[in-house]
Amino acid sequence: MALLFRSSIDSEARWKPQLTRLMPELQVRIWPEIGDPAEIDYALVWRPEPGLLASLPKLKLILSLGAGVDHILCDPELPSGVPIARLVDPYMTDAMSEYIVLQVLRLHRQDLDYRAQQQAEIWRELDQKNAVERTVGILGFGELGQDAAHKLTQLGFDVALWGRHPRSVEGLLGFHGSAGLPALLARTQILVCLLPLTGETAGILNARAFSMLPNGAALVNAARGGHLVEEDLLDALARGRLSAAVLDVFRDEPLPAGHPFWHHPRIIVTPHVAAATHPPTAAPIILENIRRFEQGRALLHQVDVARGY
Ligand code: NDP
Ligand code: OXD
Repeated sequence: MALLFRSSIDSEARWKPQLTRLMPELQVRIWPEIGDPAEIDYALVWRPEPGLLASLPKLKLILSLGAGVDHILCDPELPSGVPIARLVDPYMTDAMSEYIVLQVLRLHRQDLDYRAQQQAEIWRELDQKNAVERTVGILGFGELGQDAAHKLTQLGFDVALWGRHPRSVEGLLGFHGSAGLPALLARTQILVCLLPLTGETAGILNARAFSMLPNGAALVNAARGGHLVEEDLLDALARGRLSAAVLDVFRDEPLPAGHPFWHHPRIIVTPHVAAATHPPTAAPIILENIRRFEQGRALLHQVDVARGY
């Protein structure tokens, strides 16, 4: 049994020992030294080169090194009929919720304003609400959206979520579909994006959406850079329509030198670190899927390719 490992950002040193310790019979072949492509059964990938997966004639299963799969589905030569599983790891979910709670609290407690005041040596108290008076809207009612919503709710925030289909989860207020989006946006002071990037969600953070938020709302995008129309954000910030944005993901990563986001006083940039994949907890989940495939059992978190997530 052979597995191809290809990540544009992660290393053999972090993954190979974890995988081989737990499944010694698995040969882990690190791209580009993969030997005979016809011997590869499984591919564990992050942003594989277009055409790489199609070059493996006996490929049985594609495993994503992340929760998102847009980095796989964008391959124009993606082999059809090979199942794809995404990664859902409670360790990553906790990490994402930590990030969302941190950034929502930062925006809620006016951290950008106090930092600017500190730079200017200004000692001034700003009006402050309590969390119960602050509405948070989360785009994405999935694994990550729900966990973040529960944790923000525990802090007292007034949270609502938006998904594609109606969902009923105790303690969480939900909206769905294109008809539900304006209602969610109208009640949202801090908007958090945790959607997968698909044909339907690309560019969803745009001037039209910003115009439906209350004046001075703030944005946290921890999903994908392709969700955001960057020019619309800059315009909304310049006009005061939005007051601030926290961005973990970008249209081009790494964020290019000289990009206006780097030094914007109302934008916080982090380098796609909201929930990094963690080999010690992720490897057992990935290997469980290989076991399930070998035994003909249902996979964990199989992607619906037509739906895009
Ligand atoms: P899930 O698949 O569990 O949840 C996706 C949610 O998005 C679902 O609620 C789904 O609706 C909703 N959705 C999808 N399409 C639409 C649409 N067209 N309209 C409305 N709602 C829609 O994904 P996760 O929560 O696990 O992950 C979300 C994303 O977070 C990943 O795809 C990835 O891009 C990003 N991510 C970023 C990381 C980072 O470090 N920055 C780390 C990990 C993930 P429904 O419930 O109806 O199906
Ligand atoms: C993911 C990511 O999708 O880290 O897991 O972006």
